[in-house]
Formats: sequence, structure tokens, C-alpha cells
Amino acid sequence: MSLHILGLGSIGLINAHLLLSALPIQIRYLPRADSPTTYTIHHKSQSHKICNLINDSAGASIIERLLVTTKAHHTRDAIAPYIKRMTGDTLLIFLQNGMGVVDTIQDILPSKRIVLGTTTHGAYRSARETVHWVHAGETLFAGIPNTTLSTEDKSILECMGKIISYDVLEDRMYRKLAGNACINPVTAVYNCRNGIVAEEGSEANSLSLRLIKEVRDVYAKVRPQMDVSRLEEQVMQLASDTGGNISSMLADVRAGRDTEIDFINGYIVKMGLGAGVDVLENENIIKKVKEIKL
Ligand code: KPL
Repeated sequence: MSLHILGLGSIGLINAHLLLSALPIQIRYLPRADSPTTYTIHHKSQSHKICNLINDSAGASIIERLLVTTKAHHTRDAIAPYIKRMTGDTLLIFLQNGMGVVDTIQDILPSKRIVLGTTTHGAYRSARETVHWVHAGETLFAGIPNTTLSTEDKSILECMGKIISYDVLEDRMYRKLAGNACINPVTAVYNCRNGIVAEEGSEANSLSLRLIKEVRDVYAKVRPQMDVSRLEEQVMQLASDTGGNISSMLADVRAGRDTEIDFINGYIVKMGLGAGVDVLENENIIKKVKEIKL
């Protein structure tokens, strides 16, 4: 049984750990540059070492299954060098923040066997090889229509999360997008942990509430089948569940890296403009996050 991982950030490493502790599996990773050979995941006062990942960036073998956990905006450049090692049967599993990523790379993908996933794990890295897994959330997967999964594919996915129907997954992805759109950029602007966003009366909280209202208006137009009546409560719950976390966007701006904002609030803006809904708060926060210099 084998799996390649593209993107060994917190989410990639947590999933490598879940797989290695449950299955007789070989995990090969595809780093862009030199990367550590040993990683540590701190979770609930325990430390788990991962030292058996195989660096396969220079390999030539066929990639049977690929878990993509790169930042949304790096996906195209990161996957491009490995396209020649894929076939029409390669299973591509995308577990990333944001939405619309697969649409932007469909033209280069040799395989239509695609699984999308969403997770509410909360984690951050204090060093390249050190992950703090602060909230063990839920990971959900579904194959896009017409994707068939083998027994091995299913056991790999079930080790990392739950397989559900595509309709339900879409609903959960939109909810996660709302969480990321209304927590991540706010933590980046206020340079604060997620918990501050859930603190009633804080400036971060009121900005987040304004973003949630816009997201709710957009969803009401573009996804009328979705129940958005509890969206505010759900986003605030996510902020408080991951209260001790440094959001991935704040981690990016602190490190001077580009953020995933175009695939998060940018996707909300795209939907809003298409549906004639005012998305000024989202447009403003995109500008602000792009201007931040910490
Ligand atoms: O997904 C996240 C992120 O930081 O990207 C949350 C759930 C908001 C946890 O921080």
C-alpha cells in the first residue's frame, strides 16, 4: 500500500502520522527543497516522532495515489513536476483550505479520479519539523462524481477521516470556507490567536461578524439549499475550539509568505460579484491582508 504526499505542512504531517500508526503503508513525500528527515507532532501532552517518510522527489516510479496538502496558491507549481509520473488511474486527494483550486489545475491533471476533503483540525508549526496539533477535528472526504475507489483507497481515506457523499461534503466545504474567510484574515490583521475572534466585544470579533454577515448573504443567493441560520454560531465555535491556534494565514504573514486569501475570501468575492451581492468587507480585508508587513 503506498501514498505520496505533496505538501508536508501541519495537515500533511498529521495525516502521515495517522496513516503510519494504523496501516502497513509506505509514505513517500515530494518536497520542493531540502527538508527535515524527522518530524515531531505534539498532541495532548504526547509527542509522536515521524522518521520513516521516504523522500521521492527524484524518483521515477508511477504515483498511484497523491495526497495534496500544499497551500492552495502553490498547488499548480508544486504538482506540475510530478504530472509525468501520474496515469489516468492515479487517485488525487486534495485536502486544502479554500475552494476552487482543482478548477485552476484541471487542464494539467492526467487523472479524473479526484477526492476532495475538508478538515477542522487545528495545528501550527513552531519550527519546520515541529507540529502542535491543538485541536483534533474531523476530516471528511468524497470522490467527485464518477470517481471509483478501491478497497485500498478506502482504507487509506478512512484512516485519515470519514468518506461521505459528495453533496454533504460540498456543504461542509462551504462551511469550512466560511470559517476560514471569517477567522484567518481577521487573525492576520489583528496578529492574534483564533480565540480572540470568539471574544465578544473585541475588534477582531466585530470584524469577523461583519464578514460572516456578508458570507451568509452570498450563500443565501448561490446555495439556497444550504441552511445558514447557524453560520455565525458555527464560525464562532470553530474560533473557540481552535482558540489556542495561530491560524495558517497568520503563520504565513508572520513568515512573510503569500497567503491563501485569493482562494478563501477571493472565492467569496467571486461568488458575491457573480450573484450581485455586496462583498465590500471581503474586498477590504483582502487588500488589508496583502498589505500587512509584520
Ligand atoms: O483551518 C484553519 C486554519 O488556520 O487555516 C482553522 C480551522 C481556522 C484553524 O486555525
